[in-house]
Amino acid sequence: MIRRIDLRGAAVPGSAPTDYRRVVPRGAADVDGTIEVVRPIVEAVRHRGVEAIAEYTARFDGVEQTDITVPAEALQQALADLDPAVRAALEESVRRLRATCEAELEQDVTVEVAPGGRVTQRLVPVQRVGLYVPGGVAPLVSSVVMNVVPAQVAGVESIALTSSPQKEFGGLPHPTILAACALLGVEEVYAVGGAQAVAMFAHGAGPCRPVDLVTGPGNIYTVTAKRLVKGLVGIDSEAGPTEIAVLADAAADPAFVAADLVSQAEHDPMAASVLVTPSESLAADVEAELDKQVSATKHVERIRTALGGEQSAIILVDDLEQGLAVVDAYAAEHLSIQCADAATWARRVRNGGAIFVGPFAPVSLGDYAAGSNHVLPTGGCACHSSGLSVRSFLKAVHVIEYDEQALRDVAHHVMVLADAEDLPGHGAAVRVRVGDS
Ligand code: HSO
Ligand code: ZN
Repeated sequence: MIRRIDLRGAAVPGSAPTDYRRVVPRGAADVDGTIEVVRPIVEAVRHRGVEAIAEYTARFDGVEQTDITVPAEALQQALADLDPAVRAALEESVRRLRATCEAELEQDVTVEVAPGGRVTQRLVPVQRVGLYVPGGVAPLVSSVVMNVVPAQVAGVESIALTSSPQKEFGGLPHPTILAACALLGVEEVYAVGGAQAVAMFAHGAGPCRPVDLVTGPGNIYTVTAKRLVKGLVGIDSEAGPTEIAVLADAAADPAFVAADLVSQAEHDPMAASVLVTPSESLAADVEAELDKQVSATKHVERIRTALGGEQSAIILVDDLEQGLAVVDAYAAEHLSIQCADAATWARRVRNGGAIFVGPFAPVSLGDYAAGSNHVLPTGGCACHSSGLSVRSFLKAVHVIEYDEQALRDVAHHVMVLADAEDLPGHGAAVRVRVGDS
């Protein structure tokens, strides 16, 4: 069901981590191939607003729509109808994530660089954000929490959220998604999905004013639309198919490891599940467990395709040291460490969207209720990017305050550098204030 890659003996002493990138499989999200399909959608929404949205909604979602706004009563009704157990779970998820977000909210920093000369880094929330929540294959209600909570803690003034309209729910998004919005106090909610939703946020359409930043996961069409509007608005990241890498040794429980590989394969036939281990016997036991667990699970087809795909593998390595180099090169969205002394190995990892340490921190805990965020960098972007957090919704602005004497004290250096760059106008803007002092 899952292929093996044998890297034993392949360690090149002193080799750069990137050398392993070529041998580690990765699912390709073909944004370039989708651009020409998505561009006309974005342009149509830009020029014709809600009229174009209604056309795409009819075509892609099979819903005839007269209004893209979800009425306030529908939000409240969804909350009233919400299963109390789901409500309690969402509340706990919110409580934990809010606790980490509040603790992570950084303070402004002021540095007195010279007497009378101060630079402050002021953190300013983005004013208006558009949050996209996938509602198609699975209604990702947890993604409402993961997007909204950090935005609220950052102090974002205006939060709009959108999710695709569902035929079976009268053309509104999935009721659990609406209930989560109501629970979090999000009042501006739209029933628009796909590329047209991203275009609506970027350009504005009908009741939806343009936003400054679009965040949230989505399929290849929304990701492509994000790439097209990037610059006009900020985007969080181009999220690709879900990935899990597990670094494990003989101390790991094969049933735990297999269940984790299955859990993320459940998202998407393109999802990647990768086990990196120096233990032949663990590899064999995990394979046996996968056979057993996959046939007993609900979304068998999707999972089989994901595990059997090029992007998934069991990778055999000489030892955990080489395994660490492999997972660092792979830079998985989720990295799970299930070996003896997991915490020590985890501290040495450089690249991973989120790192799950030991047997009792499964990735699906992080998907729902660990207190961490599940919107994470995929496709190897964990080597340069972070997951969604309170910081994603803040801009750092330098504020510069100098009194006259402080300017006099540094004027000479500014003028010398201006001359060195042959930009005398720059020097003159200082000289006019303090003369040649
Ligand atoms: N594992 C997904 C998030 C998710 N899982 C939502 C379940 N619901 C990407 O990190
Ligand atoms: Zn998940």
